[in-house]
Amino acid sequence: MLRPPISPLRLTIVLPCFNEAANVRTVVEAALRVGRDVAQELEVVVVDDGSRDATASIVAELEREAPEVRLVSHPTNLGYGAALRSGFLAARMPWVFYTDGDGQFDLEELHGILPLLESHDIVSCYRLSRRDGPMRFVLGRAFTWACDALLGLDLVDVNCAFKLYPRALFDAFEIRSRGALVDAEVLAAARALGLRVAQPGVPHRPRRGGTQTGASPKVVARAALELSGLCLRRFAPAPPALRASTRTSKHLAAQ
Ligand SMILES: Nc1nc2c(ncn2[C@@H]2O[C@H](COP(=O)(O)OP(=O)(O)O)[C@@H](O)[C@H]2O)c(=O)[nH]1
Ligand SMILES: [Mg+2]
Repeated sequence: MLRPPISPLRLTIVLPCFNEAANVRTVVEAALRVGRDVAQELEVVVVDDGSRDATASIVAELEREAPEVRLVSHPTNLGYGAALRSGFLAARMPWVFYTDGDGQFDLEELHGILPLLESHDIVSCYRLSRRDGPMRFVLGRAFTWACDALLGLDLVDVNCAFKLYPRALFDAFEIRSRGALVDAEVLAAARALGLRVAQPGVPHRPRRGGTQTGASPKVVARAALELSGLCLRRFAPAPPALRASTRTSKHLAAQ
């Protein structure tokens, strides 16, 4: 996979949002401020995942105020993974950074992680101290442990929403997760491609408004189901057509 240049930096910031009317303006304004500072070319893609509040109209207003802002809308709520997938595929810049649209991360931290691209292909942060309660800490640790063990990864905090990817990664494989497994699926694909992942710590802060749904029974059950599906695909033998094409490409390479 071709590594895009980091200077000049051309960057898409993706912000997934579901009912974030209370937070989205502040987060987009922070993304514009920091993004304009660090990148020579910037776009901010806000994915509205079928919100039932004023999220979409606030982003439409922001689109009129700033040329870098672009709204991608799901007509109904499709899930966190689906929201990220839409944002990544809509990205036009060669580097894609994403964080949540709820303001639980400080966009200023982007300054500190960018230098890591000198020696790595991906930055996947971990939360220095989670500010959403001990249950979420335990659940998050258990989920990271399960993903590491089952997918052969070596992650500290798989679902920390502060990550930087090369856009070309999303052309190299197809994201199938529509729920919270999305980060693990992307990082498993990155590992298979031999990409180097840096894992710095970033601060985490409590939600100022809106409602958290990241650990609802529905979200957790969907992630567990998608993890089982991903494991089955990982260990299943390749279909005959794929085995034949692998043989052909090896054969061609030997010629
Ligand atoms: N939970 C959830 N979040 C979504 C969805 N679609 C987009 N999001 C956004 O994903 C981010 C994380 O959601 P949140 O409920 O705060 O999860 P948490 O941070 O893990 O507690 C927020 O910016 C949401 O607005 C969805 O279907 N479910
Ligand atoms: Mg959150």
